[in-house]
Amino acid sequence: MRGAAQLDLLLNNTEISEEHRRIAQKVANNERMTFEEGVFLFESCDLDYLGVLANTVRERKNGDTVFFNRNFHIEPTNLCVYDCKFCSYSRLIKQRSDADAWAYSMDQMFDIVRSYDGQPVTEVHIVGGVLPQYDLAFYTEFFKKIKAHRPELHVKALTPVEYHYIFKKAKVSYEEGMALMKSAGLDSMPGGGAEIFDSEIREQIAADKCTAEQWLEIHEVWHHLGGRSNATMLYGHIESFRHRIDHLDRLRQLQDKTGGFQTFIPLKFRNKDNQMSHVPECSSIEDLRNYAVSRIYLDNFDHIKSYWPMIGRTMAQMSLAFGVDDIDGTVDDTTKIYSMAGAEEQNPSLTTQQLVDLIRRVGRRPVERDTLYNVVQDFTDVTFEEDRQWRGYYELPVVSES
Ligand code: V47
Ligand code: SF4
Repeated sequence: MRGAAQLDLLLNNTEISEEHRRIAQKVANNERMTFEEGVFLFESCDLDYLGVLANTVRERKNGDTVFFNRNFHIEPTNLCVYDCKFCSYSRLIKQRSDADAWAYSMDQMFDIVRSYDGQPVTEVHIVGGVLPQYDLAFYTEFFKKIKAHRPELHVKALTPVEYHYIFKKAKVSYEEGMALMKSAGLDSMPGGGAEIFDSEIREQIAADKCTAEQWLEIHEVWHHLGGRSNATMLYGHIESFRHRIDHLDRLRQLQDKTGGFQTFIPLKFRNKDNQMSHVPECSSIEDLRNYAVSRIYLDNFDHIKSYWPMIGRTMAQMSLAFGVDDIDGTVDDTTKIYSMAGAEEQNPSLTTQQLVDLIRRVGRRPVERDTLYNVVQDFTDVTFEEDRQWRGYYELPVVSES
């Protein structure tokens, strides 16, 4: 394994400081980082050092495997009652460009589901803006319709931001509300809405939606019902490294309690067409450092995901050497929240073959998973026609011995 050999080299390097060696030794011993050590990783460690540590952890947990899934997205609306400063969906932005607005009816959303009939997708990911008409009755009916139509399709839908709003309006507790969603067909929860947990930063960028405590509580309730979920962190704006570690630490604490999180997804702040356009985006080096520290710090999370439509294909490939073992799915072009905010991929669409190639070209093993990380198909030895041509192109000529 590359990670272990790289770590040995690092530990034998006489030029690194005692503190860097002590922390590397902790990774070798599979020991947990403290809060201050997490801050040290961000503040005092270079990309190459972090990469070795993160790759060691990544390979210990997932070997060379890179997971992806076949999913599609439904974004019910791009209008929202909230006003997150970083979001291109927020109501102030929308007032300026009403021509771009949409709010799908139940029938329109169901048509999207039906348009994937016969296609080998395993998951529908539903997330968008928050509006009063998308209430408890709407979503429970919609989930039931999906399940009646295609029972095996995994419904990964809505975040605590929507649930908090919906349950408050319906006057039901989080426990009652999540139980209703579960019996209607909700299978798991995506990781959105977490942003940054620190209250002072949250107040400045996402003041009026659910608090960090409410976000964590809804995930905890869902985990107690037997559900699984993801977690995200919006980074690279006005937060400090300490705020990032605080965020990771709160997730790690809840995971110790419930074990219900599957994947952590760092989301890079993009600054196009939102109220934070004046805030510069962080560098690609910082993105990789952030993946690496997340991988090292979140020792109780099995998976770290990079969201390729947001960071682009090349960066997604690079992230695989910095702790990432999942690159989401063969998403189609309905994912608007990012393209509106300035994502790398304006029309994010990759065929399974392209995704498999992308993973192979950096020497890793592509494995299609379902939402719960059951293996759907191991693509290690599967060759496509185009793939054969690509390999043929790069193959060295065979030199005869005689
Ligand atoms: O919570 C909004 C983010 C999130 C911007 O669980 C922005 O598998 C960057 O959570 N720049 C929603 N990010 C999307 C999400 C997600 C995505 C992919 C996979 C999964 C999963 C979850 O999008 C929001 C917010 O943090 N976001 N605006 C922006 N300008
Ligand atoms: Fe609404 Fe979510 Fe955008 Fe905030 S991030 S304005 S809650 S869609």
